Amino acid sequence: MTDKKPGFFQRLFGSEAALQIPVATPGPEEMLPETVAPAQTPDAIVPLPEPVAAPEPSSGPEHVPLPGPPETTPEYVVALEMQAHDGARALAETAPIAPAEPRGWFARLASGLKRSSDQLTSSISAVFTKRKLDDATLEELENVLIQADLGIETATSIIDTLRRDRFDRDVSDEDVRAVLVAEIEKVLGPVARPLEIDASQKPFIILMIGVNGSGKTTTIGKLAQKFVNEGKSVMLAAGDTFRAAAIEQLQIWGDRTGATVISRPAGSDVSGLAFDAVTQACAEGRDVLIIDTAGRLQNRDELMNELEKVIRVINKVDPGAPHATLLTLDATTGQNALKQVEVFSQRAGVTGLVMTKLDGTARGGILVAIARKFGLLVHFIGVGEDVGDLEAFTAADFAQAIAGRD
Ligand SMILES: Nc1nc2c(ncn2[C@@H]2O[C@H](COP(=O)(O)OP(=O)(O)O)[C@@H](O)[C@H]2O)c(=O)[nH]1
Ligand SMILES: [Mg+2]
Repeated sequence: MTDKKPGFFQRLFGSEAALQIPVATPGPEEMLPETVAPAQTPDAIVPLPEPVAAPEPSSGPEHVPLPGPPETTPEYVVALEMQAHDGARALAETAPIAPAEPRGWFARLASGLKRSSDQLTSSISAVFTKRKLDDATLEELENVLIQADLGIETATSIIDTLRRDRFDRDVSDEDVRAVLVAEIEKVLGPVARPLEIDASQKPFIILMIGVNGSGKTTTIGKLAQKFVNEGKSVMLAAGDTFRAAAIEQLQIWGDRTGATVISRPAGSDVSGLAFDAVTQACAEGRDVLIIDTAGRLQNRDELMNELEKVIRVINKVDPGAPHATLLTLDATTGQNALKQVEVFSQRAGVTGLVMTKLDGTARGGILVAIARKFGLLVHFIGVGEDVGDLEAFTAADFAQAIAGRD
């Protein structure tokens, strides 16, 4: 549990900026189905910053602009489909981030996970109000745990433990929660690992991947701030070249955090941009380069091919890179996240996970199911849109928070 320093927001944006910044609102409901906040209004959008001078065109082999009128290329057909899915969030993406409340991370985590914990604990309480533990109760509890997306294996483990230790005895919901916490911690403990930036890799290259709207760009902004705070020299590459709004969104994060952003006009080839970014970051001796990518559904083969190509190009310039390939998962997507992890891991060699939007769902238990099935490292979780709403993931805190314990 880390305490957030008071006044952080003012230091980041300046006190005047803090006063002028309107309150950010979450994206449209179709992407955050359980979020109830109103959609972004155009009034809340800050003026776009002056574009930074684009670096010289690539000398790399892969830097080829998309041919023909964009609307006719398959990439753009897919991009347009994605935009339709994206809806008004293209606007929301350029919105500023609301100031964080100066409270401790655990409090923010607990309130972020409140929907998940409320759902779990109220269901558990409903099952166990001073009842003897019998088969019927255990079955009811198993259903509750499965509905909370914890996964069948974890649900079964919890049930087995209770059956072994408490069968035919009085149990309270608190007893059950204690078993729940222990089991979740057991599953998450081995995968909860901070993202280590290997200082011998200059730059340490992070590739951010995931489906559309999963929180890649926002997470990059949050990470950039964290690294800048650590005194690192950070470069961001606007690899979501499908949409101008996505490039602008990253640029705004660059302006806020002081990280340099390298970008190309919308429609440019992402591999070419990646090539340039790695080359430039190497030449400038940057500590960290984070490469954004366009969202892609895992069942879009052509887009997964494109991702493989990006990785090949990065690897050509810097063998061993990307040093971290982070998959962002939107917790509100529930079970589909399992499929995303499977396919992205196969195609892109995911090295770690970031789960976002845990504040917008009652289905936070999905992280436990994913950890159990894949054993992939979980580096960070996001519990809000604010720059401070990303924190290194710890199993104990998560388990306590999701079980509704203080
Ligand atoms: N509530 C909440 N919203 C988030 C979180 N992370 C990202 N978002 C929002 O989700 C939306 C999509 O995020 P974005 O970073 O643009 O997704 P991308 O398409 O993967 O780059 C934006 O409105 C973000 O502000 C989070 O942890 N909690
Ligand atoms: Mg993005």
